[in-house]
Amino acid sequence: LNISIIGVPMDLGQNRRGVDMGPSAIRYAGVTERLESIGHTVTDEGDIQVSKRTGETSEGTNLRNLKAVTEASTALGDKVSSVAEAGSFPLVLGGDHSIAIGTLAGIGNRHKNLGVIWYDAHADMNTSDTSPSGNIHGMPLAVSMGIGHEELVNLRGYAPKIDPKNVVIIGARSIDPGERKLIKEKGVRVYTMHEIDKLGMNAVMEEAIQYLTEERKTDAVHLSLDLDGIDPIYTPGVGTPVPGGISYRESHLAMEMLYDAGVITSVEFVEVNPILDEKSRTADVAVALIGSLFGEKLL
Ligand code: DIR
Ligand code: MN
Ligand code: MN
Ligand code: MN
Repeated sequence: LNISIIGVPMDLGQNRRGVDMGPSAIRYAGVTERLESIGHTVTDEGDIQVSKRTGETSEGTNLRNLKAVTEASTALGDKVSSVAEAGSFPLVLGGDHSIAIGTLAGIGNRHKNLGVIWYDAHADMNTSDTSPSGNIHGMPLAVSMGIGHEELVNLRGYAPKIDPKNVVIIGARSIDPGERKLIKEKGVRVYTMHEIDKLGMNAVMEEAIQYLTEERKTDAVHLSLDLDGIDPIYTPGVGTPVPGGISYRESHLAMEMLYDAGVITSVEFVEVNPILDEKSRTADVAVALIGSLFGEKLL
């Protein structure tokens, strides 16, 4: 594959310092070399510009840094779209999860029936009304479904970016009341830790892939992977760790199954925070999982 790496040093979607250094940490952990060793051709497109934090809550909303997030997301969407237009595979590195608003805005109108796999401890389906935090990184999935602040929802001039029924959440274990309601209302498919424990990751991924390809007949699938989906014993460098997560082995298996199914057409890895990390364990896990996702095999 021709893979284009796009860094997004974004920390405005949440409150903790350091997640803006995520792209740099993943680069230092050797993402380009890893992909090249598998045989891919990699172009590093550098970073999207993100303005400095002001913490402003704008007119009539509790959303923090809305204007700056909107600007960076628009630039990211344009970049992702042009990279894909040129025939390259977009690999976006965050940054907090609010960047998914931009990534999905870049690809949502490039496919007839886009699917999404959301690998995360959280559902990221809050709105300004339901958010307990005002943090935009807890909202990108709802926004992409057309639910939320209109400036974000209408990014790049169209909405919604995805059909809620084409979304599969994997690894959820922290869901807010408003999110629970929306998940049921919109028919989002969710594999919580309960299903992963009970069925095993192999069955969960088989079902998820079959659902998106056979039942929903999607023609492209975006993987949005929040490193907090994995258990914090493996990925401590995240802003909102939740115990009881997906294991390192299960995550590798999930990535390998996605590679073997050949369904993924764009990817983002988000929420790596080097300040909260132990050495660079979380960035190292990100790169190892990227290896499996892009076809690395032991033999
Ligand atoms: C929480 C945390 N549901 C919120 N969300 C996080 O602030 O909306 N998402 N951490 O990744
Ligand atoms: Mn998330
Ligand atoms: Mn999360
Ligand atoms: Mn998060």
